[in-house]
Amino acid sequence: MKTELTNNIPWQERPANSKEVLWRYDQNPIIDRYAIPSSNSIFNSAVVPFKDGYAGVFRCDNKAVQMNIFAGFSKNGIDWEIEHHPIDFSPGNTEMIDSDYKYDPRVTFIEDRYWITWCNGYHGPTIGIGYTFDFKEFYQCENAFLPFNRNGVLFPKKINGKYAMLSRPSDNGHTPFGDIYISYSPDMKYWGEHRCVMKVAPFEESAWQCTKIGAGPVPILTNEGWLLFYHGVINTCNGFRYSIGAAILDENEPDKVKYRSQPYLLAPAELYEMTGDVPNVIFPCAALHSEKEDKLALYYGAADTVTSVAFGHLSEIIDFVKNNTL
Ligand code: BMA
Repeated sequence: MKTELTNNIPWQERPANSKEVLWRYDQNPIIDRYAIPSSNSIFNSAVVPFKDGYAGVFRCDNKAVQMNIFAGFSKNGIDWEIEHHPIDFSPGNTEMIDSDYKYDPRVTFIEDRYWITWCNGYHGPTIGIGYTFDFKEFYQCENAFLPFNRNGVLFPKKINGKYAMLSRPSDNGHTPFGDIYISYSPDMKYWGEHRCVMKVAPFEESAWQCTKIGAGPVPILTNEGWLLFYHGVINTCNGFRYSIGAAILDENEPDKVKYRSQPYLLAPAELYEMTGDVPNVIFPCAALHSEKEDKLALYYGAADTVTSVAFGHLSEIIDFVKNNTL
């Protein structure tokens, strides 16, 4: 084990010389690009508490650069054993539907099972949904939306009696636009009541999030509302640059944004974030938190190549977003 764990949340104190609201684990990256025999890169992956440790769903692109998702397990949230074969789904609430590729998974426990959403290749990217009880057997459900869509992120409980999901309608390429929407479903099969949650920021006000934004980890319910980390993108003369911001959404009407960070909370700055298959990308897909201990561990893909983690105090993050709102 590389780090001291407190009550099972991976944790490292803020370095003495840092004033940042999120700080990086000093042993980053925690998952190497070649961590399983077939992989070219392992990034943009999701973890959840499971049994006496953690389980996860990992995006492992192989050496043919095919995108797929793999189950993994960890005792401490830092050292991961990832299966060598991709997840094999059985039919869930429908017959098996095509999936040309799978990437950028998110996982959340609702009621009695772990729900997984991902970007599913069905005549272009859209949002795939599946579930598992044990991270051994997996079931695939209907796609949530028509193509093209990405960054489908479920809320961890029903809101006003319905499942709720954030998503980012897009195109079939390296989308040059993107705003965050919310949709509701009574049954995880039929989705509707689509509402806009938040749009890109004006370039003059907050340029790091002026090209596109997309939901990151499953939102966390706090006293102020839903804490949502998201990625924000600026198109530079060297291509897209992905950073991490946070917003607070109303608890019962989550299409209402109460606060939203004008400055980013974390941006590509370390070598493993600025170099790799896609330089200058940090992309969060999961967070572990302990409200009691006021701790959060944020998992993010770095440069579309490796997986890293950053830490923060929940209360400081909320104060930061409230005090630096757009
Ligand atoms: C997005 C997705 C992400 C990726 C990002 C940067 O469109 O493909 O998986 O991290 O681009 O390349």
